[in-house]
Amino acid sequence: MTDTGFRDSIPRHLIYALGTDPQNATLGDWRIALSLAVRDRLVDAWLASARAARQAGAKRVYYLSMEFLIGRLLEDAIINLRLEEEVRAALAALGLSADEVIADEPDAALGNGGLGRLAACFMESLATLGVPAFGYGIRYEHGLFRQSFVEGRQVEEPEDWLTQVHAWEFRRRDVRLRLCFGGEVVDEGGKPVWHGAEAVMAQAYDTPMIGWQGKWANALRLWSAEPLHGFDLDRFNRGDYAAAAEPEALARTISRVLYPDDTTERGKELRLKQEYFFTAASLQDILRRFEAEGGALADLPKKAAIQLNDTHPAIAGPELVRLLHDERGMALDQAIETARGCLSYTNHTLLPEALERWSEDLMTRLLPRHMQLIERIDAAHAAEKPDRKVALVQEGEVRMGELAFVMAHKVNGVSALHTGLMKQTVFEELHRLHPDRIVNETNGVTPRRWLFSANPRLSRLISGTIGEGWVCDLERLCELEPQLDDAAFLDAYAGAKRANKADLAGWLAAEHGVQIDPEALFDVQIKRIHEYKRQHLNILETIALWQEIKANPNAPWVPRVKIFAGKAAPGYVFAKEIIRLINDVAAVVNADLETNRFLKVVFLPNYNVSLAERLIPASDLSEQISTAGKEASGTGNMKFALNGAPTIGTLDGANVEIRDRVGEKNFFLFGMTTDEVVARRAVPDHARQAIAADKRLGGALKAVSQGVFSPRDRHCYRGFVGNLTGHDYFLVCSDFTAYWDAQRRVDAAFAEPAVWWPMAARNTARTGWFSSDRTIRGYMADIWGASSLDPA
Ligand code: CRA
Repeated sequence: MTDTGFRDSIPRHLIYALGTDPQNATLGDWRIALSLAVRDRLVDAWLASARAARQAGAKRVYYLSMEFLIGRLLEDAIINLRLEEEVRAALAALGLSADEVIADEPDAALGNGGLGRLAACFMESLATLGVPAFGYGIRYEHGLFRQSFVEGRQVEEPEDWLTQVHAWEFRRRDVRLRLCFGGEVVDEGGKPVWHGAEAVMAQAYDTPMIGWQGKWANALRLWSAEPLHGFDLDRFNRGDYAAAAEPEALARTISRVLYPDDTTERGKELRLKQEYFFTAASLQDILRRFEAEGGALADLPKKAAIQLNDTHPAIAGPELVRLLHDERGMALDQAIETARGCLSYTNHTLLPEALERWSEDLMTRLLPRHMQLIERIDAAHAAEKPDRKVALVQEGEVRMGELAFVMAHKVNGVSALHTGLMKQTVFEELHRLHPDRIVNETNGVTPRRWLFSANPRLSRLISGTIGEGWVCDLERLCELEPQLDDAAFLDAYAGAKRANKADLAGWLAAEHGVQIDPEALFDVQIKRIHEYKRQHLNILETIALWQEIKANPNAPWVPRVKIFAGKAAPGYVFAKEIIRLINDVAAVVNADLETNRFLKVVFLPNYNVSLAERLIPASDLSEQISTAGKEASGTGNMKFALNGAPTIGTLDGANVEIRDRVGEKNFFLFGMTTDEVVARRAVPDHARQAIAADKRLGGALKAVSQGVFSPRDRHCYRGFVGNLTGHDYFLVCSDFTAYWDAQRRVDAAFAEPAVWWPMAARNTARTGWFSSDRTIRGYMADIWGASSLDPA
């Protein structure tokens, strides 16, 4: 396509696509016009990629995920297409600031946390590596709720990103597939035939995912639920307007909202419907493509690698068997084998409450044929492994984790520790029966977004030192190693961090009215709020520190700003208590004139991808303090380390591998190991013992329970304190002393620039392995058998 440059194309889209007069255009109008202009530049590469994959008859990777936390797309596209300068200049000529236009884009928050963001990083890496792939998910009308605080409490409001024009997507008029729910299975001439009772249409919307340097792009195909027929004209003509609209409303409910559950599962029929809806639509689409390209069905595994992102799409097993056996006449055993050849499953958590189970009743009611097939799959498994004890249906429940395992040729964990624990705990028996099935693929993050785009100052320093090759070959960051003793390099490194911190301080003052000292240590914990992540351990240490500063205000304290952000699932009462406590502590501590030179607490509302991009480059310390054995991997931990914030953390998830790489001197380790956690829990009264042994912890808990932070309602935290002094399942009390000591080691190191900056810079130089490019290469080799159609 010929283009006369952005100076022309931006106003052209504004006028001819949006019908807006430049004189009246709002920032949002300009942003959409710019997005369309940028989109024009990637469509050719996108179509060419799809064409190349078709022509090569390439194996496609299909990533099925209930969540894609993609955040903003405009800046990502500009950067990957290397259009930064051109766009900046064109906007300036139009009298617009590129930063403001980019910041106007709402985040696409189609995910809860790490799992969804991982899927987004994977899409970017797949495109960068030139792997023919599709992401398949749901086009939620409302993404993750918007969070605000009222008197310190979390308030949720619906998110409505789609009320604005979504400039990136293409509605595929020709990709509209019919799906059924409910009904019954009838024997027709010895053949079971499913007659569904309720039908909906899955309408495809494609968003291009462009890789580094714009050489390759894949589609993220999101399904929107629509009614079979527009509305009931008969009823409408009879004046029954509400009834006429009902089928439409019912159908649309399926893709209306993202479940705001992070790691807890709620047995909701709608959730199962969502899972079946997008999985079944995706599989139909995959088979359609395979059949259009020709080839015998038995060869499907050679052409399609279907990755199940956690158990949410686990119904893919029986559904693919149904499509092959019931609908295409393949023998049942062969259908199971063929499906298994295509499918693989990633487990993202060991938390028992998050391993999905559906009641047999619900499954039978909603998906009667699938219930039968699950039993057939189970019987086939039992025949293959006669000593197997794990059944797929137990105590009236269908176990989706086991179903996904049995129907997958490979099952992976997301860090070395997590994969090991999978083998020893939740999948112990299945692992014994299928010892080659479980593999590890440690998570990674895309360096394009999490370093190059989010941290331009550090990126310029790196590129100026070792060239730009690191952006798509992150392990080259190790070439910085020789510079780590060089005073000029370390000065520049510290300078970049200081400037990022000053930016953040300015933004906090302007947007949130919070004053912080940019020279203070920025200590940051940003992630979903969950007891296992232990934000309450952090706030208790904050309280203890505040008390200690008060008792000794003239000591040489290292100034600190404790920054928190994160959302709690709306139904998770204890997590919401943690949020309120942090806000209450912030109010008291920040107002304390005796101590607030040294200590401030900030809880930023509405954590999302964009906020993470702002905070991480400005952070000094990364809080990764989960109870050992609970955080499957973490990916925030990798982003912080890459951006030069050393970790204070436990031996959990990928922390272990980060520490192995950055070196133990450059990581503030504390706390019990997984085995110690198990042993400690068995000690009666472990929490009380820990409290008795540490007067700081006792003092902090006492202040909370006496209402020091809740003068309006002095007893409101009694339950909270009771939980910690009582069973304290996540061992906050037992790890407190070690955490406190580690924090004091952090103070000492931060106070010594000659110690701190080499440590921070080592974190950058040694974490190149945590690129999602490396992770994707691992999946390609160990699981998918897919190859890159090298875009170079
Ligand atoms: N909550 C894990 O808890 C992990 C991500 C991505 C999680 C994280 O430790 O980094 O997945 N698990 O692998 C999850 O969502 C359903 O389980 C997460 O994001």
